[in-house]
Amino acid sequence: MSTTSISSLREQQQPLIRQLADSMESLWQRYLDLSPYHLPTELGYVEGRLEGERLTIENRCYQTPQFRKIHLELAKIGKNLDILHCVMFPRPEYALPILGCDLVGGREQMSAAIVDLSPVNRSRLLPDYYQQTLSKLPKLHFSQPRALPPWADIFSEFCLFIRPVSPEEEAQFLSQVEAFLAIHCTYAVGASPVSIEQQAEIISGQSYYCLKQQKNDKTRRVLEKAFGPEWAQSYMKSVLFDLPTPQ
Ligand code: BLA
Repeated sequence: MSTTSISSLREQQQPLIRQLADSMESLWQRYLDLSPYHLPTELGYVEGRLEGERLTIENRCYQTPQFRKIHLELAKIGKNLDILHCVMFPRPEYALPILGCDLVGGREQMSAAIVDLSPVNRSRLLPDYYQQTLSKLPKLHFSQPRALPPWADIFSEFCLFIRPVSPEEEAQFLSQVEAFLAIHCTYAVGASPVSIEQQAEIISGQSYYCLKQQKNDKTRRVLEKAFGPEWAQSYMKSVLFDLPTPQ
């Protein structure tokens, strides 16, 4: 499948966000067998108003044999706030972590950059392969690490949450996300389906992840101000973090 068409919103995004979106899509194309995942058409491209500024959201979604939904969302609020949101939800037949990434910032300065491979099994530990390969990645230094909010007990010990303060730190963040993605895709394409019992455990782990992410008030507030509380609740529950269902 071709994903080469360049979206109009992407061209206007902050450079790190644009680079990361391009890089993620090219890694997915290189490693995975992508097919389209259809969101309701009215949610592909959405516009609202936030305090007099225009909020634009553009969604791209894919699925693969191993992933139920790979969601890349770009959002822009006025001229000054750009957002990249990405989650790769594995199908419950595969014992795979959830890759999540969020970048929030303006033209001048990014304020939040987070990436994680989050475990969803009962022990809340990543599979050995991830544990081993992630521990071997070069240790990076960022001058402004950020503290996670209370709802964020879903993330792994490898979670990177920072405010990047220079082009060097932005480049390091980008390369860390690329490394996480390459490790994840390499493992995922070789993974075997698990038993029905294990699937039940995975569904409950993924559901816990989604319920916690739905508690992110910073995301909710942005959506509520532009589109109203009902729309925001429904968008968080059905597009950003919808719960998995048994196959
Ligand atoms: C933070 N997310 C934020 C912030 C905003 C958004 C405005 C505050 C920035 C800051 O604290 O500097 C907004 N994020 C959005 C919006 C969307 C979005 C509107 O994705 C989508 C339309 N969030 C995720 C995912 C992760 C995530 C997948 O969507 C992690 C894997 C994390 N975002 C995350 C965290 C914070 C954040 C941990 C900081 C929250 C806090 O400090 O309270």
